[in-house]
Amino acid sequence: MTGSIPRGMFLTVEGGEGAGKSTQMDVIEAVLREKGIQVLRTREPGGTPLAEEIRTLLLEPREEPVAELTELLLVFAARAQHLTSLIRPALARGEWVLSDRFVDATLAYQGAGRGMSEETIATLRHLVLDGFSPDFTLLLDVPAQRGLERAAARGERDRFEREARDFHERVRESYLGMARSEPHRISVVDASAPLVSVTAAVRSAVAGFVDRIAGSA
Ligand code: T5A
Repeated sequence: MTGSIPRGMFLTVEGGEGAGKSTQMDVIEAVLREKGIQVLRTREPGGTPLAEEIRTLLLEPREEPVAELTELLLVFAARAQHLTSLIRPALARGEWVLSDRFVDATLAYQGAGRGMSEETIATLRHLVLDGFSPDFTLLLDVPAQRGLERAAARGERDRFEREARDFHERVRESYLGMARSEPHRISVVDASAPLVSVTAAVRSAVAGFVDRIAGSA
């Protein structure tokens, strides 16, 4: 890492189902590597053995209806473990961390999707995150139906992918609203475009972030 690049940055990738997050995580890692930055890749829900077990509980389709509050508490339980065991120690060592989803997903899925109150989410967010937030977020925006078709083409659908289309439309609108509120943190890329165009836009957004923070360091 060059001297002017700050240590310990936290980057996240967000978007609806099938937006191409996993695909673009590779691109982001490659851009960072070209700039001399090693990054620790992780994901939510998950990222540690215990948090990955909670991920399985959350994603597996089941006959018993999952109460909205149960789902929200499981999401934050996984995040508490992820933050404590992996994210905060890595950042404290000066490493960069790149996570496939983080708390914006909770606002989009449990907030806008499920309709849970902002106050309830804010209470848990304060308890678990205590003001912690990503330094940069890439939002891959794709119409809900297009993303769901991409995800479905891969096979078995998880519990969230089985939700109705209007659930996923609310998720998308929520993400776009966050991007309008926090334009300095959240960079939106049109992920409905052909892969080559999406990749070029992602490269440009990530390189722009690194150059900006290196310039202001
Ligand atoms: N969740 C998560 C919550 O409810 N609350 C929370 O707080 C958190 C953190 C798991 C679920 O958990 C929920 C949301 C999620 O439903 P996940 O593992 O991130 O989250 O699962 P998904 O969103 O389902 O991620 P996917 O793996 O389905 O999709 P990706 O990673 O966005 O997409 P990717 O890269 O696998 O691509 C999907 C397909 O599309 C193709 C790819 O080749 C692949 O086949 N593709 C394109 N095709 C054409 N053009 C392009 N531009 C393409 N880009 C990719």
